[in-house]
Amino acid sequence: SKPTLALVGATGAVGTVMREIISSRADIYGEIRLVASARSAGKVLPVRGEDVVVQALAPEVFDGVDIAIFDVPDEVSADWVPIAAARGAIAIDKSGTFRMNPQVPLVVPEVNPDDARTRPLGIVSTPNCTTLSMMAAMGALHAEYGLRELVVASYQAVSGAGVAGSARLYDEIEALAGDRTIGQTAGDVRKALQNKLAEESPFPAPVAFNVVPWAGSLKEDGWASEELKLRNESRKILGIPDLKVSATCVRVPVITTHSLAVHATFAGEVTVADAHRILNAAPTVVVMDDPANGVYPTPADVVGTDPTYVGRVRQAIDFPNTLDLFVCGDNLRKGAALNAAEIAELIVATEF
Ligand code: 2RA
Repeated sequence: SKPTLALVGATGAVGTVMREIISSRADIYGEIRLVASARSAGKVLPVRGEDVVVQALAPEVFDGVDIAIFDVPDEVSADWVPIAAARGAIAIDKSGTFRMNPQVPLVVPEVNPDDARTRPLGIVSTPNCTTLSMMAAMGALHAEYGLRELVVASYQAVSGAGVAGSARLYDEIEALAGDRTIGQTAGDVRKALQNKLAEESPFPAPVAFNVVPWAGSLKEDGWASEELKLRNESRKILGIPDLKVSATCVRVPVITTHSLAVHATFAGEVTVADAHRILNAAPTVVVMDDPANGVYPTPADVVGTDPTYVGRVRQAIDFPNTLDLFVCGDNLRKGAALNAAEIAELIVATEF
């Protein structure tokens, strides 16, 4: 019989995209349960064309569940993922809680599908959206060339911070729209927003008319948590424990789709033509790389779609083993919901 699926965190930014994705892909599930916090319980939400009543998170909701996909805050995952696993569900977790646990595989189906098979805790983790935005492309290049170093700058969309992040950018733009003097005097954007918006921002600085060199929480030596995740998760997914990685994560005024400027150094010399060939052969990567004709990926042009887009591929002039490239990926789709759905499909295809 078809497996029973539970979507936990069904009402959030990723949960909403998850319901759409599950509804539009091959219908491999029997029952689908929608689960959220007590606040959202009783809501009726569509999935697969049916209206489903959202259930409050409780141990019993996992009884009879084969696969539970979690997109909830770290502390909620820490409490509830083990409960789902103890009740017999295979838990696919989007939070940061278990990603670096050596007993939990961290899976990108294009890169390390076999890792999903060994789950001593009954848990599979799915990476942070910033890491995921480049993984299909970097996995393909690594398989051919052998990756040695990654230097990355991210341009992260506000929906990475959830529904509140998107709402904030819309509110800021609305508050500032029409003022053609704004953005020309130090602090004027911040002051105008303080006067016009009562609610606290999820971001530490204005994100409209601005870029913010900060994403996540403060870690040791001035690093932001996003930057360390990118380093640690890339190493684990690619299976290169000593990969050299350095990242700077930046929030930009984009609603959805993270972009990354990547400086990737390989074991030997690389060429653009060869990199194009490798990337074109990767089924979920789309190469958009014809700058003479204005062709390169931008968030506005690819948002809402599934592939990982790569453009601006250059052989670094002073580094013969290095490619510079620009990657865009929808942070709510491949960056979150889609990767979790693909892990579930992989497990269903091989084990059910
Ligand atoms: C962000 N990567 O963009 C985070 C979400 N997990 O804020």
